[in-house]
Amino acid sequence: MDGVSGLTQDVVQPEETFDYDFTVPDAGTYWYHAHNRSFEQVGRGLYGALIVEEAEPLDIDREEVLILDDWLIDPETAQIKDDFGAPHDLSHAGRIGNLLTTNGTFNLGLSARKNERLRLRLINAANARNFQLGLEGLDGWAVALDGMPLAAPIKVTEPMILAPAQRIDLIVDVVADVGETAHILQFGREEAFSQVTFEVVEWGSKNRRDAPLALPPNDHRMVDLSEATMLSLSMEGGAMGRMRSASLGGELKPIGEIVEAGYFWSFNGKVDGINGDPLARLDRGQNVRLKIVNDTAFPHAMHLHGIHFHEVAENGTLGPLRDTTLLERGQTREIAFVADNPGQWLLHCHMLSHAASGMMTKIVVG
Ligand SMILES: [Cu+2]
Repeated sequence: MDGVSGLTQDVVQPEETFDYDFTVPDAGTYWYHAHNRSFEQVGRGLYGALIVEEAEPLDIDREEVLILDDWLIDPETAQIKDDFGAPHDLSHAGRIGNLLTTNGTFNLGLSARKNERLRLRLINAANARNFQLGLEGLDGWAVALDGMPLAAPIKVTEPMILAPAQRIDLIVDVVADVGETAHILQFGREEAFSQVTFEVVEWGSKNRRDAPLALPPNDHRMVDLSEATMLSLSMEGGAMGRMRSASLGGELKPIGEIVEAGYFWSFNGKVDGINGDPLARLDRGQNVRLKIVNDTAFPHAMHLHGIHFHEVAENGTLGPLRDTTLLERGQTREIAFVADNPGQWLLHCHMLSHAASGMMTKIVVG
């Protein structure tokens, strides 16, 4: 039920239907989207939020699901530019839009009450943009990343980077006064813009609540690094990259032929994507440590289907559970996980133009 056409199911043809039928073991903020020609279908808005609630309600006044996106609009026609798959997007930073929206609206306006406590579920549905977010007039704590609860809430003091496909759950208290506006800010190159506006229209409660508690943890088996199988993934290619050749269909080909075939990036020297050999075949329950090397001039948001992983810090400590990790240009990151979910799981860049042009592989679990 993972919805990956060409791997776990056929595409759903026009006028056809397909029933997705699955249980949801983990509470959290998820989303769903087309996985066929994603760079165009997601770019045109074929996605939605999938929210799994906790068994017990939280101590909040209300929640808002906020889906962030950017759209590439032709300024002459005000229509979505239809140059999906443009070689420049494929080979550079991906398709970056020029109209930033929340739930499809530019500068979404909501109302709020002073001292009100909100849960905000932020989802980045953009093709390639890394949102860089801040709070103004809101006191906030991160309580979950990519759907998975943090062990303890983390006070928001610095800009939060939300890469494509990533989610962050915030608990925020409205601290702006009645008559003022609070904001979720998006930091541009030089200045900050309001991404979402909260107009404080009246008092909620007279007093603020105590700091929030952690969300109840989801069931999760802890990875054992001492038992872990080491895997590695080298990401190459793109503009200003060093890729001179790559393997396509089992044959090593010079860069000219690779580009001719529509590929600009390689994983471990291959561009075969889901049709090629898997990165690894794992036994169910196997502990894995995967080193990802971003040997390119662009950031990439690496997303693993089916399994949450930890980012491993250089000193070997495990970071919070995630399903998408952002690698800046030239960065190396280790992730670790227990392969406890059987299936064929894509591992790909969630900058969708990159996934379409070589940045895709799969992991097969027992
Ligand atoms: Cu990428």
